[in-house]
Amino acid sequence: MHTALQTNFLGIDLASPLVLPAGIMGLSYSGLAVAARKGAGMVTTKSFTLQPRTGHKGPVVAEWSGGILNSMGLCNPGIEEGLKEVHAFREGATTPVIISIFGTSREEFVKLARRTNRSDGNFLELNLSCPNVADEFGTPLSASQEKVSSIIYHVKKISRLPVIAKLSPNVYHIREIVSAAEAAGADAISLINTLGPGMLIDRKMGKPILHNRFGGVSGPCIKPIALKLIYETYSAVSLPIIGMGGVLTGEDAIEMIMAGATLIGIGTGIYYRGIDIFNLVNEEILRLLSDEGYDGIARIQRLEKLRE
Ligand code: RRO
Repeated sequence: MHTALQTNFLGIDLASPLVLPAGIMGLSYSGLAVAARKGAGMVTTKSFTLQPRTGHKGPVVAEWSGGILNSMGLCNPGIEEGLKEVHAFREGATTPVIISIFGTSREEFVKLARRTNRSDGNFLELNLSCPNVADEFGTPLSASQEKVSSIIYHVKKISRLPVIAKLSPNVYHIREIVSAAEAAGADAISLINTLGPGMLIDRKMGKPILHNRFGGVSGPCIKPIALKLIYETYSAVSLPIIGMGGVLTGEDAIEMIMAGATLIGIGTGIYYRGIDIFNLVNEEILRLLSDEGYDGIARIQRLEKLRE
């Protein structure tokens, strides 16, 4: 990988600022491996729960002109099996890994975090923002400053891994939430999780397309919301940000960095451009850097934050 793409995240050197976000291909060792081979600088697992979950009944994914709707329903093999996949991945790759976990309470998050202390992960992501399991568990935890603060504080007390808080776009008070996360000891912020949930209708069948009726919205249509929330987060806290939401191209990635992101997640973009999107966007970033006369991505991260 080109040296101009090298970046540092919480003390760890990455070959590229592009990250495979939670949930996309991180269910298995092979999904993580292919993303790393195809140019992701870091990879994230699916969010693991204490017990395995089969997820929702299909269809769980639907496409529309603005993006994608998903209602996977937190399908995952459970923390024990999940960490075995991470171990298998790390045997064959040096690419750093974020282990994502999902709990329904502070106690569950702490239990999961303790388990990841004995793992091959580099970072721990707390998924506080899944939009698809509100029927089971209620409103996502990241809607509440108090819950965000309490979970992060208690996880940080016991976690060996640096902690990243994955947050929802479905709030009017992102500045207060990220400030609470920072005060509680979070090491980084990751946003945005999918928007909504939303709904699509099959006119011919006269029913919702997703079996679960509702699903999180992702893809190009959410990019402006992501940029705004990353920008607000950047101006509220001094934590590094993994920014994501609708990134398909090198231009999109540079915009995320200018809004305040240190790293950029590409998830739904894989649906549009295939897994080669990581290498393609890396190449596009290099071309844009060279056109603008920058010698590396770090120059934009440090100097080109958006002006008022
Ligand atoms: O599995 C899912 O339905 C899911 C999760 Br955990 C999440 O965090 N975000 C999302 O869009 N889908």
